[in-house]
Amino acid sequence: MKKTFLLILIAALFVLQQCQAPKTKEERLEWWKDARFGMFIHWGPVSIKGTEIGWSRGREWSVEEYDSLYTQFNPINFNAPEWVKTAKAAGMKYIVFTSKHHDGFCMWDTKYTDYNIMNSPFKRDIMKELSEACRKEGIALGFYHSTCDWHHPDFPLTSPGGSVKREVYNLDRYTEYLKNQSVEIIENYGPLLVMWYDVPQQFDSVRGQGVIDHIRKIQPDILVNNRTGAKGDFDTPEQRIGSFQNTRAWETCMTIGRQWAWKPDDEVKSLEQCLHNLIRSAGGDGNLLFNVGPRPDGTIEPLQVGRLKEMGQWLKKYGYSIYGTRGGPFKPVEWGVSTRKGNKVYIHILKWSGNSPEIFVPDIGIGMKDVMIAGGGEATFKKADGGYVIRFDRGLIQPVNTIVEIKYNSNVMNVEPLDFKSKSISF
Ligand code: H79
Repeated sequence: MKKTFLLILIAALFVLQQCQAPKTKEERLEWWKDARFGMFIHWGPVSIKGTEIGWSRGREWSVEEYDSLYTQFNPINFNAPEWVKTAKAAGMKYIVFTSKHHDGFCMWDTKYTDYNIMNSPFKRDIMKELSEACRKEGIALGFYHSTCDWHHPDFPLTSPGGSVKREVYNLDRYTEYLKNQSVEIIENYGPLLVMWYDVPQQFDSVRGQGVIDHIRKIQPDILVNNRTGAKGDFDTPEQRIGSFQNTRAWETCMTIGRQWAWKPDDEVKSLEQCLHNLIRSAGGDGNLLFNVGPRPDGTIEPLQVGRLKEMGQWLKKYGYSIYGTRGGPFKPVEWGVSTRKGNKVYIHILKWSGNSPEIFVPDIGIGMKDVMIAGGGEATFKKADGGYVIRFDRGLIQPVNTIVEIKYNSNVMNVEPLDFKSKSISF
């Protein structure tokens, strides 16, 4: 009896362990694709000024002034659990936070430079607090870590924008610094979802791959983006939605306002724009890493928090057509995109005008079983030349996105991506 109990316990523990963090890089990549939606956070002492992180060094402000901002950086209302709560309420599944931007300032207690948060008046390890909050809430975490560093004396280029060449530098020594800090971050706050490097000025593919190989010795399953100089695991279209691509992973990074770092009186994208960006990313088989820039006091702009909550409300209702899906089988067009999961295809109609909704859906070689409009509306489908015609009442059209849910007779995940014909939709 005792023995059986023990066996069951061991089996249960084994299963529990299996359910936890992914074990291979491939598994982690699939988890990440399923997640589809993450929060990017750009933050640093520059928020005091409200200008762009990294880029305003030596541009809006002299290098000396920019580099001394940290001596006034004291975000007393910083509350990591609050940030994580905001991400969760938005329906985001992971967070990527700026450990270091091009300006070289380090947001954690690093032993490799004094230019870090512990020497600001704040004196709290922001990344430690964030990693603890993420772990507690089941949100995956990664760090944005700039490959280039316009502050570091060993890096060949400096501000403004890396346009000035230093007389003395040592790129190999700088590369060691980058590797050491990356390892320190993974050891202190990992295991991580991703190391998100950026702007590989002066880094070629060999140097970049050296960094990737080095950190994989510490965490073999960590994901790395494509900005070390080497290819990495996924592409990163910036401030635009990536094109349809299901042969290599990708993630669009985009600001919710107009700037990466906090900007006073910044505009916030409309709910429609925000959701369309997410839906169009999923439809192209990519992720969306949506950026907020916290204020100098440590809080996220209430306007941004509000918008994110609205996104989360939509996702609560319709997230099943985004999370765990893959893009296609129909390639994105101006009026909409498609996502798929198992034997279902979700057609997201994003642009709607005119009357009598009618969609022509090309044949994918698998029979259609059932069609409905998300939220419970009825639709009819009829076999036609080369596909099916789907019709529904125009009263079922929803403001941001009307989802046509198609159930097929079998799994559609292996259907090769195909074009909607030009006659696919008529209004
Ligand atoms: O961290 C964010 C950007 O600072 C960084 N990548 C994202 C994730 C980035 N580095 N380089 N670039 C983006 C491309 C350069 C864009 C620029 Fe500009 C256009 C530099 C100057 C004009 C964007 C707009 C940055 C400053 C103003």
